[in-house]
Parts: sequence; C-alpha cells; structure tokens
Amino acid sequence: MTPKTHNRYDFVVVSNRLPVDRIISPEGDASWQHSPGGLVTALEPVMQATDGAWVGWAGQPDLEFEPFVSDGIHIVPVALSADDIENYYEGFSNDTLWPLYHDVIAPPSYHREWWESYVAVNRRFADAAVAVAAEGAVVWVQDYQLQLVPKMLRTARPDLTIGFFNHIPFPPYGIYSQLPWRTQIIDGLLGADVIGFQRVADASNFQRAARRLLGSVTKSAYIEVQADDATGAASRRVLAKAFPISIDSSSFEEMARDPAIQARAREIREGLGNPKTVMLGVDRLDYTKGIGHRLKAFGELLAEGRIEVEDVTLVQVASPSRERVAAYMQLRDEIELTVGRINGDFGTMSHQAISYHHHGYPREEMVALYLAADVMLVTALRDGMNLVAKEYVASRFDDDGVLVLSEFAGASDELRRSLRINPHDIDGLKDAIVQAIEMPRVERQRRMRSMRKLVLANDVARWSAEFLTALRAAGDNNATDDDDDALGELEVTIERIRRR
Ligand code: GDG
Repeated sequence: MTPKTHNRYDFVVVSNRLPVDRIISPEGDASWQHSPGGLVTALEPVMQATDGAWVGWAGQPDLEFEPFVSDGIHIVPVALSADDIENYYEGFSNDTLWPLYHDVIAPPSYHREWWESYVAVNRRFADAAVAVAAEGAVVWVQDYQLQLVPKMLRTARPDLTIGFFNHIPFPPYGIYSQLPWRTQIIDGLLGADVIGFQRVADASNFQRAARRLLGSVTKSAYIEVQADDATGAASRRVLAKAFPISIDSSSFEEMARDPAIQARAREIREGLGNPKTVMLGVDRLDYTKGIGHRLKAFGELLAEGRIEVEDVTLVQVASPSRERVAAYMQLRDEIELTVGRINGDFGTMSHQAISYHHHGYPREEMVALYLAADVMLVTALRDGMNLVAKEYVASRFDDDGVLVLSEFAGASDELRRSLRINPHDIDGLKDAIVQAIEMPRVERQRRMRSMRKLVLANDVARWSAEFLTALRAAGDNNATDDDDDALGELEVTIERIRRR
C-alpha cells in the first residue's frame, strides 16, 4: 500500500463497505486485505482506468483512517461508531429496510432513532464523497444502506453526474408504503440521474412509489423531477431501469478448469461416501434464502422413501451473516435444529443426510463444490439477483449439473432453462428435486449449455459498462466543460471494460 497521491477524483464509488478488510494478526499487527467480492471485481477495471476513489466503511467500529491506495484503488474510509453500527447498519439497514424490501418475510422494525442515525450516517458518506469528487465527477452510489446520498450529493454539488444501484429488490407499493419515511427515501433516490435495479419489476415498483408519493410524472423508463424554486434547481429527468448484475463468469470457468480444483471436487464426493447424487445449497444464513423450505422438502422426500439417504446427500453451506441481529440468531437455531432432526431421523453410520457447514470458504473451495454438485438448489423466497445461481452455471464447463431456481430470485428472469420453482409450494419443490435427480444427461446438457451461453455473455463487465453508458448519456444533458473531461474519461473506460 502506498499513501494517496492526490485528493480529487473524476470517478467515485460510494458503498457501505470498502473493498478491503482490516485484518489483525495473532500477534496483534493490523493490515489491509483486499476482499474479492462481486462488486470489487465489477468495478476494479473502472477504478483503475479512471484513477477513481472508493468511499466506504472499513468494517470495524470507531476507527479513523487516512485515505490510502490498495491495488491501484484510492480508498477513502468513513468511520462508524459502535452506535452508528447498531442504529444505522444493524438497525435501519438490516432490520427495517432489508425485511421490508424482501416482501416482509420477517417483520420489519420501525424505530425513529434508527432513522435519525440512517440520515446522519448517509450525510457522512455524502460529505466524504463531496470532499473527494472533482468538478463534474461521476459518482456511483451502491445499495439500500445509502438511499439518501444521491439527493444529498445533488444539493451540495449540482455539477456531479450521480448513479445509484439497488442490489436488493424494490418492493410493491402496498408493502413499501408501510415505511414511515417512505417519501424521504424516494426523494433521496431521485437525486440520482440513473437509478438501476435488478429486475424490470423493481424499476416499475419504484416508479409507482414515486407517482403515488411525490405525484411524479413518468414516461416509459423516465421520471420527471420538477424544478425547485427554493433551491433554484432546474427540472430533470431520472432514468429508473433494470440492469441485472452478473459475475466475472470467465474467472469461475477458469478456476473450474484447474485440475487441482477438479481433484478437490472428486475428493469432496468421496468424503461424502460417493453418493449417486450430491445436492448443494450455498447461502449467507439469511431468512430470505428459503433454507428452511429446502430442508423441509428434502426431509419429506426422505420420509416418503422417494429418495434414500445412501443415494442422495445434501451439502448446505450457510455462511455466517449479521450474527448480532435477533432474527438471524433465531434463524440459525431453527435451521440447525432442523438439520439435526433430519440427520438424526435418516442418517446411517456410513451416510449423513445433510452435510451442514456454518463457515465461509475460499472461492476455490466454492468452485470445487459447484463442480461436485449434480443438483444446485437456490430456493430464495425473495432475492435481488442471486449470484450463486450464476456462479454454478459459469463453473460447469462440462455442461452438466441441474439448477433448481426460485422464481423469486432475480436470476430466474434470465436463467429460464433452470427448473424454476415456487419455494412456498413444497410439493412442487419436491417434484422438481426428483426431476433434477432423474433428468437424463442429454436434457441436462441442453439446459446447461443454453444457460452458460447467457451467463458468459452477460458478465459483470458488461453490467458495469451498460450502467455507466446510461450514466454517461444522462451526464451529457447537464454537462459543463469540466464535466466533459470526467465524462470523456468515462467513455474511454467503458470501451476498456467492454474489450476486456
Ligand atoms: C446481495 C443480494 C444480489 C457465500 N458464501 C461464501 C461465499 N459466498 C458468496 C457467493 C456469492 C455471494 O457470496 C452471495 O451473493 P448472492 O447474490 O447469492 O447474495 P447476497 O449476499 O444476498 O447479495 C443479491 C447481490 O447482492 C449482488 O447484487 O445478487 O440478491 O441479496 O458470490 O459465492 N463466497 C466465499 N465463501 C463463502 O463461504 N468465497
């Protein structure tokens, strides 16, 4: 890591978490480690080509850091206190917005002090972005934790071109309207020039909320924002549209082609006692992912003798998540009780029904698991996209494997050759599991080949290029000469991403 070289940038990403983790060694030494998430992979080429900055939180309370450079990215840390984490992050973001935006699968909690903290922390992120954005810069804000930032940026800096991408669903108005601060959030988002959603339905839910709450006029994908006499702001058009996110597909395929990873996949199957069918679930341990529904279907199939424990093993990776939020503690208890019961009822001395893992694994191990799995179960009750479904497909260079995919995950709009299921319909889910187990090889190949074409073509580089192209076009509308520099540079970057 080297110290920062300058402090104004033409391209700024703002997200709750930074693309780096602060690691403390057993000896107590602190260092930064690059965290290889999907968003980082997506935005890395953009950041490097534009000499951009990334504004976000380093994941630990009460630590103030000076900006620094990591892997060619200028990192601008925003500090959060233990109170901010409790109220803005665990509270309003993860216990109000998250359940509300996922169709109230769990009941959202509404607390005024959480909202106040959300406003204050959004202000801090906006101030940090304002401080590092050059004249006419392009600023791309990420996700539901920061929905007030676009308007805050626009008010402080009308010269900026502002994008926002929502990684989770945007709920139908009947649900969204529960939120006591529903108008402020829509108003906050409309500060952006382009608002991206995962699915077409999310974008239309948002448009409807803007019409109902602010009386906005919408024309196809555009929302008209009236001139504001109080601030002197001119009227604008905001684009609200679906930009389905993806993965770095070729890097998954490359890893899967590595003989060491293939050997590991064989080893995993052997470790499970070489069952005829290995089924796999990989999720953050979250109530939106439908893990309980999946276990119920699997348990009933065993109980009814439609599958035998010697023939079929379910591997469930449930990576630890939000462990201080009460609903997640309760979920963990429920899932682990169910796993214990199913294993107790159906396991034999030599075969376990479910191989359950409450761990995070390295990416290589995940790819080995994808290769080892004959059937991948994605049974989310509501999910913005679900990258796991796309990772499974990208890894199966052998054109084999069956994807069982919930219609409530954004990925099901594209992966139409999966076995699409409604996870609430347990009988339907059971039938799909049996169909997946029994599917003839030719049909498996036909379906997988067609899904692979799609996932390899529509990768994350294409996603970011398409979003930024829309943002560039929006920026052209209100550009000054300085803005032109930033937008021109962006144009070059988009070309580079496309050619990668
Ligand atoms: C949100 C939205 C949307 C999981 N366990 C391990 C591990 N993972 C990786 C997966 C995948 C990622 O985490 C999870 O992404 P998902 O898309 O499945 O779900 P969320 O975390 O809920 O993500 C979602 C996404 O944002 C992007 O916009 O698709 O709808 O909810 O990449 O592989 N990775 C490793 N070890 C693990 O144990 N290495």
